[in-house]
Amino acid sequence: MSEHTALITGITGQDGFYLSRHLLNQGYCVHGIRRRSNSFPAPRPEPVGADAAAAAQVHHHIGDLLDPIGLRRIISNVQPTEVYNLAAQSHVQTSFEDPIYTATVVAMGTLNLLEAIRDYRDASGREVKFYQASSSEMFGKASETPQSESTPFRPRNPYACAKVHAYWQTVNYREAYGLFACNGILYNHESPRRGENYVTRKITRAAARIKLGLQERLVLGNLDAERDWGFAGDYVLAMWQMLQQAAPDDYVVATGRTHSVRDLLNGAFGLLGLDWHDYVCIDERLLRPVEPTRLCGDASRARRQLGWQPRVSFATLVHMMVEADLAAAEREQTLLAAGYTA
Ligand code: NAP
Ligand code: F7E
Repeated sequence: MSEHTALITGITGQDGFYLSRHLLNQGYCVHGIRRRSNSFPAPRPEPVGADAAAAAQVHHHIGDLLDPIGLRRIISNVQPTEVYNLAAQSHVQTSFEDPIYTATVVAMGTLNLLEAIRDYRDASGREVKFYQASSSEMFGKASETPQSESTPFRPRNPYACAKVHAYWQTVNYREAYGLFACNGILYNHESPRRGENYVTRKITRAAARIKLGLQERLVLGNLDAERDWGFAGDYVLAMWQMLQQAAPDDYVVATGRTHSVRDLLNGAFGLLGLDWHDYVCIDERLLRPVEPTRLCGDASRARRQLGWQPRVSFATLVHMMVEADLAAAEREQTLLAAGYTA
């Protein structure tokens, strides 16, 4: 039996996928919490091929951050040595429409989990290390660029406000209760497993489907928005590395380079020999009431203390996502030709 047991909330999300794969490779026994769904198959795509073999090794538990009793039961059954809190209503635009739900899951859900861990640790005498998925969105209307661990938070949307709450709860559990608790302040990170309603995946998926005649147009919001985009597979390494240090701390994880939504469009459509101007239109309903100022991270501390650095460039990331979405579009085309409809 492995001496390392990890419990991941948000296991069905993008980062849950890459983190569980990394921990399995490190010899961990990996457990994940997933929400119950009436839909079958589950709304999230299931891993295939080698990824499916890895996913089959994860022990799944039905649970919800909003159910503190269920969380306690899972923690005392699993007896984790490390807990990674990745679960969240993580879509910023949605948080403007659903601020109370977002705050309840992101802020109170994190507190439910921290309380369950504290009680388990105190009752069992076993140490549990905790990782909180904090976000660059907490910097919001940032007073400086690039942002580092010492940049003040000035959140600009309900999601970011809730993440600031969860951030400080994590710091407080470290300082008041002596929990080994770390915040990873991660900038945008993407992959072929990114949700389809985030701008990178929305663009790469649309470019591939347009190329194959499965879609005619792509409707977007703010094309001038800039982000510091990295690869999720790189960023989950930093999460794990934080929990392997001698002492807990908070770390910015970023590439230090920004690109605009236009750059993304040029990259993705360009790879397929298409001119995005022929397909993209703007819908003002996709513009956000406010945007953060230029979010660009200074990951010097992570580089110095963790030895972490991003490996995948923006161009390679876009290439990887376009390639995966083209393969998915080809599968979709084959199914359509065989008479299957979505
Ligand atoms: P994601 O793909 O949206 O995954 C979120 C996960 O949380 C999903 O598994 C979702 O389950 C689960 N979840 C939502 N509400 C829940 C609840 N009430 N109880 C239990 N599980 C719940 O997000 P991600 O991109 O992997 O990001 C992971 C974490 O990092 C999130 O906390 C996000 O806010 C944070 N973060 C992400 C980025 C980024 O660029 N990706 C940057 C900074 C911080 P379902 O499958 O059932 O929906
Ligand atoms: O938007 C603009 C939009 O939704 C990026 C989450 O993982 O990273 C993510 O949040 C930019 C914004 O990501 C569309 O206005 C234009 O400026 O892909 P996004 P996000 O809001 O940066 C942070 C770090 C997190 O923590 C979050 O959990 O793209 N944009 N047109 C659009 N965005 C979307 N979604 N859809 C559009 O049509």
